Amino acid sequence: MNEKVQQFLDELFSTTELNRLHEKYGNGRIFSTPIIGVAKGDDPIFEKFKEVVGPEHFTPVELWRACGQDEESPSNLRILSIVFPYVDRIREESKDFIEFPRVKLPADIYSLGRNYANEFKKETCRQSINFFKDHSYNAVAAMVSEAFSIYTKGGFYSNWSERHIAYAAGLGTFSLTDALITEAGCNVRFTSVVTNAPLQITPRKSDDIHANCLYYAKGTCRQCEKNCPANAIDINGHDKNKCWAYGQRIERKMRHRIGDILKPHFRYINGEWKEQQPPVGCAFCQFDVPCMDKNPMAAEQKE
Ligand code: B12
Ligand code: SF4
Ligand code: SF4
Repeated sequence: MNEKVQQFLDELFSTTELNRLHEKYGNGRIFSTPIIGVAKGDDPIFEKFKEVVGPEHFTPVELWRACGQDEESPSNLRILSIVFPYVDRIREESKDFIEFPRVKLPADIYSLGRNYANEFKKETCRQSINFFKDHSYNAVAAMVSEAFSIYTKGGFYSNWSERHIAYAAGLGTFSLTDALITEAGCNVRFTSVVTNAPLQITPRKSDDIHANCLYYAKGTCRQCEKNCPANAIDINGHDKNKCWAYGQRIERKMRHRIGDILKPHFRYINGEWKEQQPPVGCAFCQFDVPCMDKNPMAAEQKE
């Protein structure tokens, strides 16, 4: 069934208008070919996430129940994680940045792509749920559920961390910036769907949570640290407060540049739906770095 899911997603990514930039920017694709991975519902790693993310982090069966599904054995559940790699054009143009007084702005097409991605990821979840239902199974997705919440008190975290899910599904490992480095690099986004369809598991290649990052693997690189305009990265890792604050500054400036074509955004935060300023984000730590579009440790891991 994994091949059928891959075909269905390939088709969705190539046909939907939601995966396209605004016509002012050429109407090209935002994300290239999706990559999928599958974790098993009773994998003990999901209990570990309650320690390393937060006690609120759902196990798959807890998310299943919170979304109103009938009781199901954890071992029958599968977690499909989907990687959305940005297209080469966005990655290339984003290596150059726009210098404003006191703030460095990402390329317009990155900001647009990042903003439009939210609606596309949600649609991918809805369509994937329908795909499984059409095949007589059930499915749920945190990203389109009111059970999902982000917590901003006591740090930044959520009760369904998409990159921890992708890590569980063998799709990559964490890095000096916290970002997950996949075989298509770290300049990607993620979503996931929990289903009782009998998908085949894709095992993790390493138990080292940092295996794909050059700094952790070999003590080299740190290009992400040099690129970060907020000094949010150093050898101790990633400062989420500094990163968030810089992202807010970029959003204010970008709204003046391209606000007329950004899409609105709603999020369920601390238990309530809130309309948010259209997110555009910052990602200089992901452009012009060896892990932008590949796993830079891939060759050595094969030896
Ligand atoms: C809150 C949030 C933020 C916060 C905090 C980020 C963070 N590090 O958690 C802020 C505002 C700073 C932020 C910024 C950005 N974000 Co953000 N954000 C989220 C959100 C909504 C929740 C993240 C979450 O729950 N984190 C939980 C905490 C605990 O994660 P953590 O600290 O990274 O986890 C560490 C520990 O667990 C540790 N660890 C210690 N022991 C162990 C043991 C084991 C076994 C494991 C597995 C791990 C582990 O390793 C991890 C890495 O250091 C997700 C969406 C989602 N639902 O997942 C997107 C998400 C993480 N963001 C994303 C992106 C792209 C960005 C930005 C580039 C902005 C942008 N342009 O969109 C920046 C980049 C920041 C960065 N360098 O990571 C992507 C990730 C892409 C990637 N390649 O990883 C996500 C997944 C959105 C998506 N759906 O694609 N974000
Ligand atoms: S730029 Fe280098 S040090 Fe930074 S996350 Fe990527 S591989 Fe690791
Ligand atoms: S997203 Fe921007 S501010 Fe945050 S760590 Fe990356 S480069 Fe720094």
